[in-house]
Amino acid sequence: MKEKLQAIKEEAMKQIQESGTLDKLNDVRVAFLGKKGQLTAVLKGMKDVAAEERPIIGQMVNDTRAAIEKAMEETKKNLEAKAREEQLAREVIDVTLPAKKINVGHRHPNTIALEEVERIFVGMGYEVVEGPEVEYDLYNFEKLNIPANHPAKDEQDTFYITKDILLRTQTSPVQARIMEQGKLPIRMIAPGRVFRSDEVDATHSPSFHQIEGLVVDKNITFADLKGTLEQFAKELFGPETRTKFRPHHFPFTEPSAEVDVSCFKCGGKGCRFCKGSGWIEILGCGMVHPHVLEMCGIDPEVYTGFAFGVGLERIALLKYEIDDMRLLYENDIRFLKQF
Ligand code: 2NM
Repeated sequence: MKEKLQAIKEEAMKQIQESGTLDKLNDVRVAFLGKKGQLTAVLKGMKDVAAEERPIIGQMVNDTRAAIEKAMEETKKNLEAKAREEQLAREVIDVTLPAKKINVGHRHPNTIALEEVERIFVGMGYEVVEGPEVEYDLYNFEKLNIPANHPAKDEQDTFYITKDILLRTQTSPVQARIMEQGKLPIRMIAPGRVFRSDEVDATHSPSFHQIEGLVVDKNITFADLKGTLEQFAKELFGPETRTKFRPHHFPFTEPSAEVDVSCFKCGGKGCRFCKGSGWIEILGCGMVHPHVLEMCGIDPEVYTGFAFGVGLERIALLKYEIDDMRLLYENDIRFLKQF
């Protein structure tokens, strides 16, 4: 019996030493000290031991158990310390690594240009007004003196929702709505998205942005129109900028004009930027047609007005010397960040 206990102890010690992990150590505990373990089996065999030997053998079993338990406890401590060290090594944080860059957003060049134009006109006492992108034919065309059968109303040029409802082709319907409200005088700009059935190329897109302006009051003349747009051009392109008004035709204004500004690259001498002419076309304008005032409920015998329209993308492309409109719609952050 003594030899057997000695053998169990030696085997247990060997297995404890070789266990290597907490799981395996637990297996060893079960194999020796568990309910069906080897030492427990010896204890169960005590009934076959002669009565006078029992206390001695019993003491020996207890000593063996204590020795195995002590070895287990020590090994367990060592294994736990080792596991903890390994975990710490795995989870180490290198505080010297460079931090992740925080990407701050950037205003779109269209937005920068819009805010600039808004700043100029708000400074002259204009209100900024927005309106619906889906419009009635009545406001987009009819009230602006563009009657049925006008070429601008061609299905080739306009996105129709129904016969009477369409994606607005200009922002002037916003102004027709304001005129109709009858609160005079009016000094407003209407910026926003417009839609025309154009193929995409370097200078066209089926969806772009316009800023249209409108002033209606007593005694408004073409001189007011010229002075206002000259001031606008100087603030937008620099104080040296000159303007040129060329006669033109728009259905909603009479007389009408297109406005060129002296090239802000060469000062008007002629360069690649202005294609040698010294001038760059930037907007259309005119005195609001009396018939438009009338259709919007304003008496043209009492009130006169001027209006103008600029393409926002055109301003952004010019101001930031971008040569392809498509770049404005791709939202490539490397492009957008430059402005
Ligand atoms: C332009 C050119 C000329 C214009 C006219 C009106 C309204 F509503 F008063 F009739 N708003 N905008 C206008 C005039 C727009 O864009 C090139």
